[in-house]
Amino acid sequence: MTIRNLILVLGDQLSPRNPALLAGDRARDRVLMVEVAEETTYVRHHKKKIAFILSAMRHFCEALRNDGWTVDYVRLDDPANRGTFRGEVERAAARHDPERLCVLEPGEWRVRADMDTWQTALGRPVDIFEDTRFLCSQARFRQWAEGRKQLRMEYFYREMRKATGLLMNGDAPAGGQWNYDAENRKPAKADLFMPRPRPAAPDAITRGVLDLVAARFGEHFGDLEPFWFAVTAEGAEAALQDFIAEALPRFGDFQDAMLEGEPFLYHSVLSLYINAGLLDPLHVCRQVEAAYYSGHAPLNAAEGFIRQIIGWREYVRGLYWLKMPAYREQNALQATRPLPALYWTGETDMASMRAAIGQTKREAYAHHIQRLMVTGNFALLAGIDPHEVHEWYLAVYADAFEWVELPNTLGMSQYADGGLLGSKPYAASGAYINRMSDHCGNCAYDVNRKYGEGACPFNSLYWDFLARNEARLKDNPRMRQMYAAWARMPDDKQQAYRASAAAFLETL
Ligand code: FAD
Ligand code: DLZ
Repeated sequence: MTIRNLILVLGDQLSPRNPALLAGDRARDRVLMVEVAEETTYVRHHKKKIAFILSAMRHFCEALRNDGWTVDYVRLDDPANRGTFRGEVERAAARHDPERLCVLEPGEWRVRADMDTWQTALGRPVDIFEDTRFLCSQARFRQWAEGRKQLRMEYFYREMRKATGLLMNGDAPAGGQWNYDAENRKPAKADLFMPRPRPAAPDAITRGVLDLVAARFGEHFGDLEPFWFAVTAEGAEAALQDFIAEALPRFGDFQDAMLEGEPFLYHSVLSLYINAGLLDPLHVCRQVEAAYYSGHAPLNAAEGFIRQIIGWREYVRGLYWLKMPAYREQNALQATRPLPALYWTGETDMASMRAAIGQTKREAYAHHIQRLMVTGNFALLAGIDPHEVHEWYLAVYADAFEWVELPNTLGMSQYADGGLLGSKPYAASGAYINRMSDHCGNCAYDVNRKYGEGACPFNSLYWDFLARNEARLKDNPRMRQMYAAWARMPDDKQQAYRASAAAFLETL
């Protein structure tokens, strides 16, 4: 029988609501899934990330087969595997001779650019479906952005609240305010009860993938085991329900906190599941909203959480597709220092950096404030090349795909887009880390020393960053206070900060 559609499903499109599948016909169509070397190595992903994607793909294939689909699944170690999406699509087209290829739009610009050439290469129609897992289409975001001088997330978020009806009383936000962020900046105390994501035990499929990853990607960054991520939609749903029951009520209060030995605090650890397609973002938000209306979670927690998903997550994706490919090349602060080796080894006397990088190595996870205010802040202050920083973040986190990672890294964290995403750089001295964490008590450096021997490097690097970028940043209204403080500082003190920063940077 002739095959009508060959439906390609990529490793981050593992959703039964994938519109290319919804439009398909189990009797006449074939699903194609391919494990390809290029996707595992275009950046050298963390071992846990590769294992998560490959195991989730194999489980999704099994779920599709149980649901009546015929799936052509190409494994990484298949000797005929050409190692790229394009090569495998060409090979599959020759095998099945379908009338057309159907695929969901991909999450990365480089894949989209390639995909746009497939129709000619295959000599048959290629239908690229809109990714309806997102609440805001690329076209709708473009419309929202058109003619605006500033593309601030907060206004976009309000539109998304109205569009979804989440936490809305008619036209008004629940509780009377759109945003309860001011309540979400409490430092955590080490004696609080800390929920932990419940580990999912690897089954035979995952064990097979772990063996493959150990054998083939042994040189990649990160610990492969213990491997505890869920790899199915059911497992991801269980992780969501656990998060809501155990952690959501305190998610808001301690959203910005950091504690030694507590990699997750009250964060959900759901981004990898949502990004891979195992959890639907609107479903996640509706469950969180229900937890608020039932009285289980306070409004600052539910609103804060929902804002991350329908606000930040949708907004960065819109910005990515609006601005790529030029966005990736930006370097507004002209930072050129190579990424120091400590980002790969975690070997440093700075306790906050050691904690964030150490858990990244173990878990392929760090929460937002660690990414933004520790590893990101350090790279910003030290003037590290934002493209090297970007490649690091893309490689080391299980949830990292360029559509979400790049705007967060290049824009929010490194200010390399010159303020398109954020109104000022997220630059902070040791005082911030001391306020929001207990790291400074465990540190070889003294956070109260401003410069010189034993002083916290974040302190001198902070003022050095301001001085270095004065011409670019001093007219930013949100930086005026800091530049006024710098201007008031006696010359010898300014010199001491700068000398201390230079001496530290020499050691990297
Ligand atoms: P929670 O704190 O529990 O938040 C709930 C959900 O909100 C997350 O699961 C995620 O889906 C969403 N979310 C929260 N913040 C953001 C944000 N800024 N942008 C988009 N979605 C958000 N997120 C990724 O999914 N992939 C990345 O590659 C990624 N890279 C980042 C790089 C840098 C430099 C920074 C500062 C942030 C990055 N983020 C990225 C955003 C955020 O840090 C992660 O989404 C979050 O830490 C994931 O952990 P969680 O699921 O426990 O999130
Ligand atoms: C991240 C990843 C990895 C490691 N491996 C595969 C793979 O073998 N096959 C696949 O279809 N997808 C993989 N992915 C996810 C892709 O990198 C992702 O689909 C593209 O970057 C587009 O977002």
